[in-house]
Amino acid sequence: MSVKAPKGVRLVITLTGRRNAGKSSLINAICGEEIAIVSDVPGTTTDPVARHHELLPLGPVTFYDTAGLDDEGPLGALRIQAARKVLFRTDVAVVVAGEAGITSYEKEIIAELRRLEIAFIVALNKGDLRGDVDADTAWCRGEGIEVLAVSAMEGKGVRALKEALIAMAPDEFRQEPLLVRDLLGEGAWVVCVVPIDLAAPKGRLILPQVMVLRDILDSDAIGVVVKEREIEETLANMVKAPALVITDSQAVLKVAADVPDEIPLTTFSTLMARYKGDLEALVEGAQMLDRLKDGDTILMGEACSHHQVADDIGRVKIPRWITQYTGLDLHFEFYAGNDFPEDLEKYALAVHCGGCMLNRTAMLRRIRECRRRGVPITNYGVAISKVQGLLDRVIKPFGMGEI
Ligand SMILES: Nc1nc2c(ncn2[C@@H]2O[C@H](COP(=O)(O)OP(=O)(O)OP(=O)(O)O)[C@@H](O)[C@H]2O)c(=O)[nH]1
Ligand code: SF4
Ligand SMILES: [Mg+2]
Repeated sequence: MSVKAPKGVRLVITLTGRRNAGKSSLINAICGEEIAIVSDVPGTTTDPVARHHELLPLGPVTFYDTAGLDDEGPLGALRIQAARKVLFRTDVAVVVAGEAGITSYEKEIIAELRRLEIAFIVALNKGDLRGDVDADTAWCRGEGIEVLAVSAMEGKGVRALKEALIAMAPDEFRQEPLLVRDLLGEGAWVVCVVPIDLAAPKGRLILPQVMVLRDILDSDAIGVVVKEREIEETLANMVKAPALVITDSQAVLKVAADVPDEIPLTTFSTLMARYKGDLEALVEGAQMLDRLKDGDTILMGEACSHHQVADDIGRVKIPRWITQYTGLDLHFEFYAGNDFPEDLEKYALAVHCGGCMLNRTAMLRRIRECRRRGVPITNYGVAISKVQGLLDRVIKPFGMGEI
């Protein structure tokens, strides 16, 4: 497996720990240059500071050097809040312990990282001052935590720390995402259903359709493209059953009725949800639609402020379908842009757009941030299948069932 990250993706590594533990010094040691300000005055780093670096062979990373989480006073509280915000977006964390080693304070950080499901390593810094780190090392091992003794001052253990960080990078940094090929054997037949209605762009197919067709060809499978009207006739004339039928979500109700149950069926948006994000998490999030209560607020999130149309899918159609499906009095709030609202926790559910303008890592970060902040998240495509009663069927080809 290659350890080279896909282009345009930066691994976010956050160093966290007590003031003066040596977080800034450790970043300097890793980057091999004096960039972060180091001092023996506790609280030197006041805001999370981003440092870009090329961590070979993985590629570009961003280090966040957070303020010590034990900052005191009202300003300190704000810094802690800022540091937490960084954690929501963190891929990999380093808990830096200084002279005092692992105390109840470091254990609290560790508990927080575990709660947020952030991969982390403990760096026992200032090895040159501390001498024996056996007890702390044993404690970490007992807890199943990866641990390294380092000295930012002497550069000891820094190379091992770099290697550990690369090894801990989430899978999406090392693997090309799967679109459809894993569902198809060589020579398999696939039927793609593409409605040509007023919503279809003139003279071309849309990107997910083009990507799926290309992936079918790359897997040496045989793709047949039809409109929804022709699906019945196509199936009746095929000498062998297709390995998969893929339809546009807008036509899924009709197509599901025409395609016998034993033929696997999914939608382009389900394939894209897996390619772009975490299908399992989005399906789990969609289950919240069955647990909503009167008065709940739902966040409709869009990654960019594209031009709104009259019967907009995110602004109008999905809220209407969710209201009909649940029969509840729900509030919908809309946002477009990069950051989630500060008060994300107030939402019972987030329903995100397909994220065509986002790369996979950005989409996965959004999904993780919601989950870390205790807000179930699903996306437009998965939510539509859910309210149409077809979610089970369209996720079955991926070996999944509704939870
Ligand atoms: N002896 C020794 N001193 C170190 C080591 N790492 C850092 N220091 C010293 O510890 C002090 C604090 O280091 P920083 O890197 O500023 O610590 P920090 O965790 O970034 O501190 P804040 O920004 O205040 O939260 C400095 O005087 C460093 O020179 C080490 O491995 N050995
Ligand atoms: S689906 Fe694409 S165009 Fe639509 S809001 Fe999301 S990122 Fe923007
Ligand atoms: Mg610092």
